[in-house]
Amino acid sequence: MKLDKTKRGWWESAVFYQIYPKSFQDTDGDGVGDLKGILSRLDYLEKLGIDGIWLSPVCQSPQVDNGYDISDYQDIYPVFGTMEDMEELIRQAKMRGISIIMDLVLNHSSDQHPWFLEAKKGRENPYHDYYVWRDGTEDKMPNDMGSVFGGPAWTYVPELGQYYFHQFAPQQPDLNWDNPKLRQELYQMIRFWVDKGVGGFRLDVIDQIAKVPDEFITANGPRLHEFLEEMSRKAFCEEGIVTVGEAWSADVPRAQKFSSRDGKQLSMVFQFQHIGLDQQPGKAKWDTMPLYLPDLKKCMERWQLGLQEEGWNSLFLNNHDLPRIVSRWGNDGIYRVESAKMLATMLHGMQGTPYIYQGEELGMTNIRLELNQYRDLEIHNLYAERTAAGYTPQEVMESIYARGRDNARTPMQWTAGVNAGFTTGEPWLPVNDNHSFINAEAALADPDSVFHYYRRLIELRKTHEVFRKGKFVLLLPEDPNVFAYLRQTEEENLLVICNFSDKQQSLEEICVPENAKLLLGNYAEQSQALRPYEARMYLW
Ligand code: TEU
Repeated sequence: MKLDKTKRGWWESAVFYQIYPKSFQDTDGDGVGDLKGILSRLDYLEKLGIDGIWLSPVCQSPQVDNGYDISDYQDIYPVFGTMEDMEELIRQAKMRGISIIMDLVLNHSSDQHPWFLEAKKGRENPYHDYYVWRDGTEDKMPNDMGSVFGGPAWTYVPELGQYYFHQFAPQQPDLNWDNPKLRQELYQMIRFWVDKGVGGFRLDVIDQIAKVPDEFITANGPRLHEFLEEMSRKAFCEEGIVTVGEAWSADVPRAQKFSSRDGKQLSMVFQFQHIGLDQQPGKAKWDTMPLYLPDLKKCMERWQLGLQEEGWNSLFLNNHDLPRIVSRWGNDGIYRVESAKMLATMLHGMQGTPYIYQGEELGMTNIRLELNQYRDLEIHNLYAERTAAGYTPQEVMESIYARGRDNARTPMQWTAGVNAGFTTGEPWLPVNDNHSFINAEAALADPDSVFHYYRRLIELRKTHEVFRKGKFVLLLPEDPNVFAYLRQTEEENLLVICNFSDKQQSLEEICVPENAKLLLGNYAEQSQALRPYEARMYLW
């Protein structure tokens, strides 16, 4: 079903799919995915039924952080293809009812961006103030702020006697949003892409643009909402443009503001509170602990109720920065298929716009590699820092296996053949050996595959209004194994029941009315009790 995308709110019935272009499909044998590769897989995506592709960055970049370091916002990274390829992709996707949602990295640029090359030339240079500088000396930094990827957030430029600020790698200098000229340039650039026909934007670390390093403020700086309103007015001025901001710091009140119904800022944000629940409190993401299911239920409930009337949720368990969910909260052994479907059921029954990350619809899993096979700079920084701090190499590797970003970035598994059909060359990151049985070709041929299950979930969202509008009611909040909830409108009731454990669970405490119809489930035969990782969706 194709949605009318000229009106605000079309995304409330939509499902989006994230593509990490480097790992999706290679067509020229250089081992790196490309735009022509995405073009060649549009039929596959159309079959799945998605309405939009969030495309991770494809702009010109030295690729220090896989394209999240942009050196030209209005040109394409040549390894991915040309501007003509991009235009063709936008056009062909549109013909299939699929919008392209560009990834906008507005918090920082690459240190190879002409603005930064100019900025470094002198304090009087007109571009100097496009970045965030503070005076200092070689041995005295402005303060002791650290960067997300490890090491200090300041890098010294001796010729200027100044430090520039970077929340991420030194090759990703932060842009100075306090400078109105910089903001105008960014808005103009956004208009360039709107004119090319893209359907919307995903905004990288958007809560961090209004930083005030002197006060140690990174997220939610005092001018953040002012900047967002201005950008929305001046750059996203078409009604049908969808915007989703990445906001690690967002809590419910903040997200209500970001995604307020008046449409003054963003359509929705990615919030990460559920993502941190299996992390030891107060520690880093590498310091893991098991998920306690009641925590997840309470968290999801808070977001479902919090944005029900005031705002809009995004729904996701995976992206290019997160480990594979089936390896994380499911079971990537004998119950891989069941648990992948169960996790999808839990998420897709909720209110919001679901995002599927490439390969999630196949139940792709994490990978374990040798240290030197990993490509992510964060992994290598972590290894160096933690071994220096006294962790054993084995301990650090375990953290990397559990949380490393390359888990999500291994090439898409298309076939059981050489390199999973991803490339005829040497893949830039190893292909997971399990492509022999986890691959799109096999999934398409098997009516019970994870793929077809996702396809049905997407279809259901389009068929029943209760998915978009239904009020959320959490059931059994304290049950450590079963996640169950209702969605209700005047006309329809949806009941979602998910067993998060590999043991049988009783269904006695949940009342399933006699007139309820089983819409979808991940086991073929009927049974009284819930089987391992069983999921059911009832409608009446
Ligand atoms: O990520 C923002 C971010 O802070 C995290 O996702 C981060 O990568 C992770 O938590 C580190 O532990 C965005 C992009 O999604 C990511 O790929 C980029 O590397 C980052 O911004 C910088 O642009």
